Amino acid sequence: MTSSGPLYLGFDLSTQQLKGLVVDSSLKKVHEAKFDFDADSKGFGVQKGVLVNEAEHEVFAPVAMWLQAIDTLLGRLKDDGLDFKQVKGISGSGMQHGSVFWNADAEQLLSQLDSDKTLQSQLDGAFAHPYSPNWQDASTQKECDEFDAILGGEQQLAHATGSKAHHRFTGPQILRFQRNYPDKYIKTYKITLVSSWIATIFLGKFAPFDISDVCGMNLWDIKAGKWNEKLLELAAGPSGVDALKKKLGDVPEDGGIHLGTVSKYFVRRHGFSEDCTVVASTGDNPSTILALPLRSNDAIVSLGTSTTFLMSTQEYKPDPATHFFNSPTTPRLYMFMLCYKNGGLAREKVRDAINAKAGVSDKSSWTEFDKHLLSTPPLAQGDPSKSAHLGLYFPRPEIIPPLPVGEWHFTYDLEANKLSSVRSVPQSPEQDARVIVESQFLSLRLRSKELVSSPGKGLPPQPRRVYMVGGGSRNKAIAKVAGEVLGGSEGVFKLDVGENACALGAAYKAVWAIERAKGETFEELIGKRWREEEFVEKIADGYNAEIWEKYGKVLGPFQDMENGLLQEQKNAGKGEQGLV
Ligand code: XUL
Repeated sequence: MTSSGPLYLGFDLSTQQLKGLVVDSSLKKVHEAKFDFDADSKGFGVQKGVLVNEAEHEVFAPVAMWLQAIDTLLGRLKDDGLDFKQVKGISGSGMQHGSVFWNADAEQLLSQLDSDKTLQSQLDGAFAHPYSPNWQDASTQKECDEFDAILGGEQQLAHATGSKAHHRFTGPQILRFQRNYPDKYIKTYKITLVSSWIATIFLGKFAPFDISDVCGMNLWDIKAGKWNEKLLELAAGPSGVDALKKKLGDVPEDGGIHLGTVSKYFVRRHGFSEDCTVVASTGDNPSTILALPLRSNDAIVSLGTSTTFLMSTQEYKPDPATHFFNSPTTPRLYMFMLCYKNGGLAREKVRDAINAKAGVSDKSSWTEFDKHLLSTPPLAQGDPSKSAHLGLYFPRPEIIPPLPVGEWHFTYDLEANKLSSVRSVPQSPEQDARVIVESQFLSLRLRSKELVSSPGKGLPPQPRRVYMVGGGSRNKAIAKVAGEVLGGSEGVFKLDVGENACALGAAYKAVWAIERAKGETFEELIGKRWREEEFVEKIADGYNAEIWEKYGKVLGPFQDMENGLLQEQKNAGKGEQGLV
């Protein structure tokens, strides 16, 4: 599709793919392309975009593979008809927490790129370490314990940085890197996050962290708006805080900051205009909330490799079980997030078992799963006098709650208020379809209930709208159950480009940063241009008083089930150490 006005390019560098998406000033998507790491990359041997060292619970990605991806993706956008001359702004979304360690040659290599050669062939020598730790990495339990302890406890760390210590967070990762590879750490001239890495490549010089993604490091004091010295001191080790501060750089407050014009390399090689501006890039979750003018009390459920639940809020109410980040665009706004490792993969496991039993030849078909999801009554409760069924399905160690790999089943007798452990649902795997989907949404409801308010007269506190994004947003049966459990007085909606929400959010951020009037917020500008009828589709009714109340009655038992299992782990002496 052609458009003669200015265009804005958003990248999304995620675990399994690099995507590029282009919009015009009216927010209409005009081009997109992707590079799939498993299918398209050459020479890295990755699976699902990453390499794994099981012995140390390490998960990491080769940085050179991302360079290869950029080289190819730009070609694909050109093949899709993109005229790079029209691109006025570039921004990016990067999987959160991942870090890249650059060496002292990097600055020169970046500034002298030869447009006849690929990025991969020229920047291979720019890194102090060839790999970027991935958000799925679980190698830093020892470092997390130190982070949680240093300010007095996980409550205090969450209060200062928005989150308790997490394996994947960049501060604990830097501490481990510094201890494991002291020579490489000394040789590290700059550390970028995945988001600022994208901006750095397009800028041809180091880009700073952005004000939202910096909150995924366990190093940034959100309320004070600066690095926490004690946490830096811990991460920095023997070479000291000042050296680490230099490696990290400054953090501009304005999420729409113009970092500079695109590097000459891209002008010469791909035909970008000399005045194309590179705008701060942010993390994939902050970027997702920019894919629409999210109002307060609206929730986004992102069903990708991980499941995340996102809300925008003016209240900073940090808690060790959740995450708070600065809004990527708007001062005094925060983003609330829940992040689960077991999302799509856990549902796929149940789907596969159902398909295998039914002899379905197309292994990736959701038809049978959806059929059982919708035909099984809520809580797999045959009739109201029978017990409700609750379960937890974790093919990977979970973050919320921190339990190891496992599957657990319980019944809850509502009259006797009795929770009992059982082996499985009565009809496995068919009823598992209902119980697993409910379980994932019950966990979200339980942990977001203090943040939602009544969306209208006489309605109990719940989201006004639930927006589904990510690969799983294609599934309308899952959306129906999401609405039944979470509510959503106006319904459950899917974004037109729901599977590319992060790239779309990045492109919208570029539109806002370049075209905003003085003082105009992201929400104001995007709100004015947003065309609801074109961009979203209502895919489920949402709130249904009777069913929603029914789920309300099992929230307490659901929490008791989790707490009981956590206690069992503790008694068995496993603690979090044994979880990874
Ligand atoms: C968030 C998190 C994941 C990644 C996925 O804390 O770790 O959602 O951002 O790319």
